[in-house]
Amino acid sequence: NKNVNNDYIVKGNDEFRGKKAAIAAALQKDIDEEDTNIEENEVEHDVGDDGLMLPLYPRSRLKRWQPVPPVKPQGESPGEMGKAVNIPIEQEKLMLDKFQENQFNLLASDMISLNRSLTDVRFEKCKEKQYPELLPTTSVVIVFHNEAWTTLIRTIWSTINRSPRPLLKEIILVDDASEKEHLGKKLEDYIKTLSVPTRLFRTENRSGLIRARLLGAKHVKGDVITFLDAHCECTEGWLEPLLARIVKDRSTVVCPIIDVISDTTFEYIQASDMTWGGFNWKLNFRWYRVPEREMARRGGDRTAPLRTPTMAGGLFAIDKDYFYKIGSYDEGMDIWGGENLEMSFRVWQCGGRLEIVPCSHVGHVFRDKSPYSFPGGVQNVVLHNAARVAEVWMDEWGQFYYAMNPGALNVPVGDVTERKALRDRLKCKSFRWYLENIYPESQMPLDYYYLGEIRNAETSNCLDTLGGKAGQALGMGYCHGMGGNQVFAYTKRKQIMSDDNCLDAAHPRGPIKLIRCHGMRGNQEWTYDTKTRTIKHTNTGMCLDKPESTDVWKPLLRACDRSRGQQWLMQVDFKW
Ligand code: UD2
Ligand code: MN
Repeated sequence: NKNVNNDYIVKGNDEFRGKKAAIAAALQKDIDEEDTNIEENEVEHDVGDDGLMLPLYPRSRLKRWQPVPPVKPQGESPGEMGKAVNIPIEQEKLMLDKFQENQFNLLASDMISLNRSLTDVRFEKCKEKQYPELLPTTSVVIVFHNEAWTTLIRTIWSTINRSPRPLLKEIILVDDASEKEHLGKKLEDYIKTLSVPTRLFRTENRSGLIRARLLGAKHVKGDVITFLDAHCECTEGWLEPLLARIVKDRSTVVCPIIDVISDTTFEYIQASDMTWGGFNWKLNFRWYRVPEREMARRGGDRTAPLRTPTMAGGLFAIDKDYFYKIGSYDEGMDIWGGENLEMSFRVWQCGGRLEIVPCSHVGHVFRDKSPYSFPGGVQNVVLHNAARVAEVWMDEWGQFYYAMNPGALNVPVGDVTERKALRDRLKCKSFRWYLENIYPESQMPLDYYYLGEIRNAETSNCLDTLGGKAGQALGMGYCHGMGGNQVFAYTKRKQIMSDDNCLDAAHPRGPIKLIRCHGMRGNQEWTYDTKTRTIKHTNTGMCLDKPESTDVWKPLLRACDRSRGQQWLMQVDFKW
């Protein structure tokens, strides 16, 4: 069905997922300032410490290390110091052709040295930090399917060039059934020449990144597993701050700041340290602005580790024993997607910690589209993976996911009994605990009376966000029963929410807008009366009414008159 989740066609097509979003996050544009002010769930914040305690590493396993000198720029070579590469006009056609294959500018990547220099993007204070003299070793695991040669090899070289040698046990490559010539014998020969032990494993059949990482992890000899995507560049001093967190507490899972390597010019663009990971009702990962409370917890120190509700997924380090204790990955997940939220919820709910370490920076080529195939279909794969997250970890909040994506109800989730058993065995906390303690800024309301479509009694049409951005007017449309833009929650705080936004009326005659929920009642407070079925706006005392005519699809406020156009159907359950 073309209408169902058609915004999943470009893998999860979340606006904050792709390149533009990443750049916006990097430059801290378009990420609404209001994000800081959301006080949806007001509760005490207490991070449980009763995790799966692992003993500290024995001293004999730790290694003495020295900081690595910077990689020197190589003369006039393009892209040095992370600069943009511009393709001469006469090669533009070639560039565009080559773009298709990887969904990034391969021509540019191919022009850049495999050892290119980068600027030191760290805060001054990071450069002065003293990390423990003894740190655990790590194996860097890189999985790939049909990755381009230069991006893959540059990932490897940037790891070798910028990691203290005693700490880098080995590099583990996992080829997930690639079909490219250069990833065959050529790669096998090439890795033999490297100064760091590098092993290559291949999946027999296309397994997807989750099972490919599990295969790589099985062979890890280091004490810590560090995962990277196959199109990354590690920067100066990236590794020590990550390992320094793990050596202190082995149940800490740490991510670097993920900088942006432009998919068009390969420019290295520094990302903001003021964003962290969240997710929306569709269970897409999203970047949001770090709230004031987390800044305060860190005493305003922007170099201090940041407790993030979720991680992007590709770039992180985790103690090897902890990785297995906490349940590695869900093997029932295919190809791409969902595993990052699954691991984030699991780590927090089961007593671990998830952090972004702002002194560690690694670049990543963010793409707008996936270059590779999704056996089984993108929608099925992404819906299936996310449904497993909802089923196992989210308790009743999984309903938000199904309400947004009714199509997910028709996709088999597969067997989740083992994952649920894991959750029991580890005595993991509830999703409510997670929302209250780790992510009170989440747009999933703690308490709500209703979740679903809001249908007008007279016209039988439904309220519809029309997919607009924050600030746009609320619309209406034929009730399609396909979730998405017609899903609203009526919350205990008397908000009518759609994902990030709330119905907001600033003027009795003005439009009703979708505005970022502020949780402070005001223009966003509405009272639903189950008898009269009216939705009354508290501030104006007026009632939500059907649109003026059938040409205008905008509901409005009118003096309450008990007409059918002011009646709205919701199965509200005032359970409190
Ligand atoms: C992000 C993560 C990615 C993963 C994904 C959700 C970052 C920077 N990247 O997507 O690591 O968590 O969200 O699932 O946080 N691959 C395979 N087999 C496959 C498909 C992909 O080996 O069937 C490889 C791929 O070549 C790449 C890695 O997995 O090296 C991640 O894939 P991606 O780069 O397409 O994912 P991305 O960055 O959009
Ligand atoms: Mn990637």
